[in-house]
Amino acid sequence: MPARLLAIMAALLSIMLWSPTLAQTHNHGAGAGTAQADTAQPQPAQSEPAPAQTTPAPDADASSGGSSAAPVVSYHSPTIFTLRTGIAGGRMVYLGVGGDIDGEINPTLMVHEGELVQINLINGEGAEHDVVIDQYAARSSIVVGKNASSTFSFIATKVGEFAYFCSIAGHREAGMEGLVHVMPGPRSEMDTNAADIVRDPADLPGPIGQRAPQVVRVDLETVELTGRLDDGTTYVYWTFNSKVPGPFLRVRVGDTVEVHIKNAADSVMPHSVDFHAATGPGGGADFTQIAPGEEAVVTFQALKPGIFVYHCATPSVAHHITSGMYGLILVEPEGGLPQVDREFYVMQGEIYTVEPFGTKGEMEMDYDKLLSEQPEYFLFNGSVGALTKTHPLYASAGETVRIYFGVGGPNFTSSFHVIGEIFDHVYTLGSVTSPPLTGVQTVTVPPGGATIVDFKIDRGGHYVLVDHALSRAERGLAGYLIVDGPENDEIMHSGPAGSIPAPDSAE
Ligand SMILES: [Cu+2]
Repeated sequence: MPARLLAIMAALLSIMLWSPTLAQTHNHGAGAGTAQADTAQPQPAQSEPAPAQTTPAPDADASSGGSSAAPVVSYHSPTIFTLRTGIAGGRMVYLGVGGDIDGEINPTLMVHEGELVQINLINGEGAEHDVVIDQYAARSSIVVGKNASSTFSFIATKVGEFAYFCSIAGHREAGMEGLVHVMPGPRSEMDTNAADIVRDPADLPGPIGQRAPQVVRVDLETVELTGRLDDGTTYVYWTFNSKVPGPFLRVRVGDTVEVHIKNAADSVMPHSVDFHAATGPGGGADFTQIAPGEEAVVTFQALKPGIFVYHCATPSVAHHITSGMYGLILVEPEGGLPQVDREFYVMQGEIYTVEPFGTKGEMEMDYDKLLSEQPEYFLFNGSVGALTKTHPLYASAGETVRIYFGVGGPNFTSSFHVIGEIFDHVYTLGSVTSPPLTGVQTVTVPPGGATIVDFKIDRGGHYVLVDHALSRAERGLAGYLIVDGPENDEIMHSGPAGSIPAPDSAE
């Protein structure tokens, strides 16, 4: 129990104290009479947002040197380890807290060359301790009193193995010693095994349009797999068909939908599916609770047109949804929706990890944070950079674009907005039987809800998909709509009215 609490405290501390300056130390005294209690430094400067970050430029990720003292929140954040002092096997030791090192005695801290490494030290039993790495001239302050903590950081510029140890007389000899292992090369090059779970936003079937109702077979497979959450960061996703979101399903009103759902044999969990497009017990979930290796079939009538969420509905449902088990099904009205040039499929979700946002390595799901609705990540299509680095949306000036946008959640309502555009039509709350709203800036989309937005792109340039609750952009939530075409024209150009620079002129 205390270990859990400490882990949470450490996570909070690491967020509060995060400031990527070379080899610096912060302290939080936790016990009475702690010598360093007064050195605790609340850092108001850190709460100032960096405006440029809310609309990241395509290549903004190249900058993370950490030499600047400006505490800019970056997608490339420190590699964080937490060590708690304790006794094991009659020896004084450091115990790993959270992540790969959780519960390990004197864990080896694996980092990559050039990374900013942050080490949190928590006093687990009350004696005086510190952590020192001689070769990096890096050290924590001495933590005095049980639960006192200290944080320090350094940049791993030297490759090799370096001892960390407690410099209090006799403690190193008593067992308080471990290794920092600095591997050559950046982490992203070495972490290529993790699956790409991102659903390409252009991956959706074309319009149905005019046809009579029919029986439509849908095949879903529930797959659990380790996927890329961010550069150098992985997470165990639970998916429909190995991607987040699950496949975009497209039927027409009056169709009979025959759903074949199979749970992969190597799954750990049972899974199921609940279609918001269906009428009946659990939206189908009552008939589809399947153990690993099992299959089920459920059939429903698509009675109402609209854009609907589907998701896994196996308890704890929030856990299954946050892990990636959601998708959209479009039930077209008779004759289909108005034609557009391009359609896209985007869904928003949150992920709750023990480790703070930006930590490298394999993330652990945090059930307490899930229940208290404190996500570390906000994501479009399942991972950080999904729609900026790996799968941006592409279009050309003059085209009409439609985005089917849903929120898997499980908990947060989205204020969906495209920076630099205005939605010409919004099918509010996913209703296609009411006339669409026109000329809308931002659309509110609840968890388990969806919308359809259409707009004509009048002008080339980079547009940015966001949830206008923009703090979430700092936790991974952004997408690009890249439009080729002239970027300077009468609609918008730099300089005074009447001066239109030559097309595509360099700034
Ligand atoms: Cu599930």
